[in-house]
Amino acid sequence: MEQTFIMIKPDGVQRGLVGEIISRFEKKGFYLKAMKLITVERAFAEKHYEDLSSKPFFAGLVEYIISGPVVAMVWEGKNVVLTGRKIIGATNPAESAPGTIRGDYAIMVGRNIIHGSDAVESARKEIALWFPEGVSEWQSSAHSWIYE
Ligand code: DAT
Ligand code: MG
Repeated sequence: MEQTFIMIKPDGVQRGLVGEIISRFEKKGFYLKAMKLITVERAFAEKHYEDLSSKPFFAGLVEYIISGPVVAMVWEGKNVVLTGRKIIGATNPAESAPGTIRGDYAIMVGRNIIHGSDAVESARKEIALWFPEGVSEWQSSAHSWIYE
């Protein structure tokens, strides 16, 4: 089954949105396979966002990500990468639909509270970067109630 990397950014942690965000992925039927609260160093944040290093907002983005603890997670399920992006909503909260996490809880693109991998390949890279120790192998006893 597919896995994705989801990170609640420092503003999501500071604003007390951790439980609400986790709840949305849990209630959907996705499985939590790894999770940690961690404050990352500058070089690590630069590595995570290396594809955006030429963007004018890169420096500010890195400052934001290292400004406090984040909650790093791995979620698993059928099509979890694409569906996770839909649950999160558009990058700019001004364009995120109501009902999405960013649409419901954020206003500015530079304070959009959550990250989600944009493709299966980037998810694989991000999970390896954030969880070099590996993820849990547990299986949900609700599986046959979620999948036919
Ligand atoms: P996403 O987080 O939706 O995958 P992205 O990978 O294009 O979006 O950009 C990563 C983060 O960078 C994004 O969540 C917020 C910030 N960002 C993107 N575009 C921006 C912009 N035009 N101005 C300021 N910050 C931006
Ligand atoms: Mg992205």
